[in-house]
Amino acid sequence: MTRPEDVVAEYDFHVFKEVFLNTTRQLLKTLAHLQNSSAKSESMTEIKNDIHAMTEFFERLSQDTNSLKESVHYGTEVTKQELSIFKDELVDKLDVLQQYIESRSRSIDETVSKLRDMSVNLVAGDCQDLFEMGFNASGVYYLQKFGRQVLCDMETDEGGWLVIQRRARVAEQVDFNQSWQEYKSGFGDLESEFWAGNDFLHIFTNQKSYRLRVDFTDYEKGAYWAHYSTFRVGSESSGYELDLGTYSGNATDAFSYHHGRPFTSSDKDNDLYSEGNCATYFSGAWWYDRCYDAHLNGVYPVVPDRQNASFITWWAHEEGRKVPLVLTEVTIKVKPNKP
Ligand SMILES: [Ca+2]
Repeated sequence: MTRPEDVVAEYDFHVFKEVFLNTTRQLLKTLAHLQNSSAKSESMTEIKNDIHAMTEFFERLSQDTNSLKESVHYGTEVTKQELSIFKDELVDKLDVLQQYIESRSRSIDETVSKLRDMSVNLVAGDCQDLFEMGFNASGVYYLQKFGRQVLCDMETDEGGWLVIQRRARVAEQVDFNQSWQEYKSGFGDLESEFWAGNDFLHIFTNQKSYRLRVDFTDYEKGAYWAHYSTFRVGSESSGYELDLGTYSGNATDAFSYHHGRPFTSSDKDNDLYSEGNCATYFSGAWWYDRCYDAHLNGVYPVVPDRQNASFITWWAHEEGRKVPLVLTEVTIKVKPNKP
């Protein structure tokens, strides 16, 4: 005996079965696609579209499940049991599939974002590249191109500055009276005080045309800045010769005195002071002449004193007199010139 409710239930059951079979076919196609796809961003987009389509199928399916539930409720006992078993199996399968799709979807999102980060790292050659890609927070970044971490100043003078040296009052001051080898490879800590390394400076400043900016603070007189239109460091065989462009700023042009000079450390005397080694006399390696007008790798002035010529110094002019600024904060940074 068939009651009107059974006809409705069987009809719903038939429709639902059709929908489920179609959905399953579509699903299998998508899963095969997922498994065969290589991790290329083009196919990633296709997969994402497929997953979107699948999600829509699932939504329709869950609507159908609801109507099925109602049919079960109004059907005969036998129909109820059959439908109920079928429904339970179906729900289990759908759960498994949904979890699978969701996990694939997540891993695809992760892959896409990893690929994006990788391409950013591969093409970024300096902090300006990172800045233009939207990384506008100052801090430590990894430059894949050089296989190293760098400190970027993304705020000063329109951002995009890579910091090559930093001096500051820190818990433990870094010793800048280091050997040729230490200055060659770099030392210190990006979060505290550091020297980026002469080999890096040579390679880095020869990949593009760079300008230089020095920000420094005298312990009594306050903050200054000095800008040089170009900055290039020669190879080790040239003694890391300094090549500086034109000065501008609100300080004095003390650094130009060192233009064209090779580097001198306490264990390698390349200076023009014939009676001795400037790095030994004044502590800290630098592009000494006879010996300096700017000395940014000097001793940190924990107790500042204008008579101590070993302290971090920049010579200024005041009322026709040369006076040493004694610096408690320094950052030296570079940024590419606009092509
Ligand atoms: Ca000498």
